[in-house]
Order: sequence, then structure tokens, then C-alpha cells
Amino acid sequence: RHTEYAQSMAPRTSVDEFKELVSSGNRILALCGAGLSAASGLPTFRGAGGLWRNHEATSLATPDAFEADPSLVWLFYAWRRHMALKAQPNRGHYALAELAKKKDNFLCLTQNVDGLSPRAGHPESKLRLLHGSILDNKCFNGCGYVDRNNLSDPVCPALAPAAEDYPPDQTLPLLDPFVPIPPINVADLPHCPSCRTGLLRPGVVWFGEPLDSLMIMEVENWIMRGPIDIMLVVGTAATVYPAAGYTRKAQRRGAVVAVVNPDPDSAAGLSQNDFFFQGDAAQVLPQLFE
Ligand code: BV8
Ligand code: ZN
Repeated sequence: RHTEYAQSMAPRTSVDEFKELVSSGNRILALCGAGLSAASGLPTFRGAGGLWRNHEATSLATPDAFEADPSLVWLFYAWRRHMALKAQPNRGHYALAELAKKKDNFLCLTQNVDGLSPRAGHPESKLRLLHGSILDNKCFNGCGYVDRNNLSDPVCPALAPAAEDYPPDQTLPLLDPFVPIPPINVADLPHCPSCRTGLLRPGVVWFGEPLDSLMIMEVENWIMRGPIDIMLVVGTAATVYPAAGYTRKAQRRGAVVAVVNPDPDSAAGLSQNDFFFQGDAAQVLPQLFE
């Protein structure tokens, strides 16, 4: 009995049915997370990659952590920048970029700061970087100075240890928690050339910080503009707010939810009208949209 019941309540898995919905549907909203970039070799937050030198990534992604030890936080971000600049967009990024070029009423919200969706040619008008970009540097004092899309690697000479490459079988000394980090003095960290008082910081939204209010307003306007046909949830544990809240908002606008994730737990809460495509976003997305 129970299995029959579970079967009837299980979300749909048919690619063909989904494709019909995409072609008949009009407005599609996507929320992407670290899992979209997993196939490009970038560690996710909560998976095995969630630790950096025994620090919870989330414990370093806060203004307090930066105040307390700007060198450590800069080293963490310089390392992630280096990884992001070395990584290539995968077929999942390209599939979403192609969809954005084809479908006028498609908006992609990404929580990722790795710059891979922009590098895949995803039209800027159809992409919102909810949590900023690791390739932007901005004034920590809030004078308004922003250095956009800075591709220098390392971001400054003092952070060179974050940009070293080692053969894959050797752990980078920087990653080995038992190898002390060479002390980097704050004077050698990037400073704001405009107000000349503050440090520059990575152009990302840290925990406890608000998302860009203009961007939020634009996203809310897009959602309120009319019914939404599909809410695509790709490679995210959907635990960080307000980003994770967009799925509920889209459902309230009538959206069918389609989750793309290898983790069966990410299908929790889906109804039999929704879709669950279990697998790697880099494999699944091209099938859904080609
Ligand atoms: C805000 C940028 C208020 C930085 C990020 C207590 C104290 C303080 C705040 C809070 C609190 N409690 C709640 C909050 C709010 C907080 C929050 O939601 N916390 C959570 C942890 C409970 N939110 C905030 O602080 C936000 N701001 O609330 O401000 C405010 C308002 C007004 C005025 C002042 C203040 C800001 C949140 C933004 C934080 N910045 N990133 C950086 O990158 O370093 S968040 C960061 O973590 C990512 O951007 C992303 O959002 C999140 C990681 O989540 P995922 O992307 O889902 O990644 P994860 O590893 O978790 O999951 C990977 C998934 O992929 C898994 O499901 C896995 O199965 C799947 N996967 C794996 N492989 C694949 C795959 N899928 C597909 N294919 C594969 N191959
Ligand atoms: Zn400044």
C-alpha cells in the first residue's frame, strides 16, 4: 500500500513531458546553486568541499570574519578565485545560456559567485547574480568603489600562495590545515584606491548582509508580472535565504517545480505534478533543453 501511495505522490521524471511544458510554457524562472558548477570541478559548500583548512566555508563568508582576520578571508577567496578562473563552464551552464538566448521570458537567478554562467555567454539581461561575483572587488568601507570582473590571479602579489598549482595528487600546502599559512600583513592586501582608507573585499554578499536591493526589486517585479510556468531548481540545497524563498514565490504564481540534483532528498516536498531529474546538472540540463 505504502509503496503504491508513494508512487502516486512521486514527482514526474519524464523528459518528454518536461520538454512539452517548456515549449508550451511561457515564463520560466531558475534558481541555481553550487551543484551547477560541481562538474566544472568547483567544490560545493555543504558537500565534501564545504571545508577549507578545517574552516566551515560559511564561517569565513561573513563581515566579522573579514574584520577579525582579513588575510585569512582574502586567502580563502583568492584560492576560490583561482579555482574559478582555472575552471571551465560546463554543459549545464551552456544549456541555460542557450535557453536564455531562445526564450525571452526566462530569468536565471544564480547563487554562485564563480563567474561561470557569464563566461558561458549567458545574456546578462537574463541572469541575476544574487550573491555577487568573486571576480569583483569592492571597498570594505562602503565608499562605493567597485573593481568589476577583475581577472588578475592572484589578486595581488601577497596572495600568490592562493594561486599556486600543484599536481592533483599533492594537496596544496595552502589547503593542508597542518601547514601554517605564511603570515600576510594587512598592508599588503588590496586597498581601496578611491577613499584610500579601507581594504578592498571580495564583491560577494556575505551571511548577515542584505542582497542588492535594486536587483531584489527587479526579481520581485519579474515574479509579480504574471503567472510562472516552470521553476527550475538546479544544484542547490536551497537552505540559504532569501534566495531559497523564490521557489515558494514561483509556486504561488502557479509554477510547476523541476529539481535537478543527484541527491534524492532534494525532491522532498515535490508533488506528482512537479518534476525531479536525479543526476548531474551538466548531464541533465542539456537533455532537458536541447
Ligand atoms: C540576509 C556568497 C539579512 C559568498 C553566499 C543567522 C545569522 C545570520 C543570518 C542568518 C541566520 N539565520 C538565517 C540567516 C539568513 C542567512 C541564511 O539563510 N543562512 C542559512 C545558512 C540558514 N542569509 C543571509 O545571511 C543572507 N542575508 O539574510 O541578510 C539582512 C537584511 C537586511 C539588512 C541586513 C541584513 C545572505 C546570504 C548570502 C550568503 N552568501 N554566497 C560566498 O560564496 O563565499 S551563500 C552561499 O552558500 C552560496 O551563494 C549559496 O547560496 C549557498 C550554498 O548553497 P548551495 O549553492 O545550495 O550549495 P550547497 O553546497 O549547499 O549545495 C549543493 C547542492 O548541489 C546540493 O543539493 C547537492 O546535492 C547538489 N549537487 C552536488 N553535485 C551536483 C549537484 N547538483 C547538480 N549537479 C551536480 N553535479
Ligand atoms: Zn573606498
